[in-house]
Amino acid sequence: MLKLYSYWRSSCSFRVRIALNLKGLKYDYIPVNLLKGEQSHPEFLKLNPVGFVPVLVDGDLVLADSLAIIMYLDDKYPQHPLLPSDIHKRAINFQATHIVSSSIQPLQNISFLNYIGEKVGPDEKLPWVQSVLRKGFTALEKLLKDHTGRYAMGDEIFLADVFLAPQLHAAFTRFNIPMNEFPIMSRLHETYNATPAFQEALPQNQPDALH
Ligand SMILES: N[C@@H](CCC(=O)N[C@@H](CS)C(=O)NCC(=O)O)C(=O)O
Repeated sequence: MLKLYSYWRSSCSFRVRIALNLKGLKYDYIPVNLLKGEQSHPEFLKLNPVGFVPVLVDGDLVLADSLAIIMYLDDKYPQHPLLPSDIHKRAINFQATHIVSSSIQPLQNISFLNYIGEKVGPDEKLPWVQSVLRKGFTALEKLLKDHTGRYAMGDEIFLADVFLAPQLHAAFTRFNIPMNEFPIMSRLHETYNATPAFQEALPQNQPDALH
């Protein structure tokens, strides 16, 4: 049985949960409470020395980093491929994925926001996150406008969707970005909320969720 170390509100864990659901894979959910600092416990650091969730354990293989995990799952479980065969579409998928995973999420990570809160001031955290989200979403709207269908890259679900959905959820439900500012992002957010593999992966549907 696959084991996923996850935190309900972690957008990186949310990505992996979506991929596991799309592939129809069952897994053991092991909660790591980021607010209690469990990501820095020695036992967890043995799994991921960087001290971040998610971590996937598959037999002897311990994998950290959501993109590495999702690409591994895509290689091992070919059902519902996450990359299109068209190389241009693959490249745009990677570009959208990396806008989320490199140009947005690391700049709103808990440890980074705690640092801003301490060194700059607690009131500076939200405006900072909102500015990062607006910059990233402006780029994504431009990038995807000629590609979207029901989903980000047409009418099928691909890697870009797996990364976008958690970021949109965080932006619209936690960081108060008005949905009308980003029409494509808003439409995709609503579509994801109505798609079972994404719904089941939502933070509030996880065993460690605090309501
Ligand atoms: N590139 C990594 C980033 C992982 C990451 O930043 N995880 C966050 C949750 S989304 C975390 O564990 N944060 C804990 C902390 O900042 O201390 C991935 O995609 O898995």
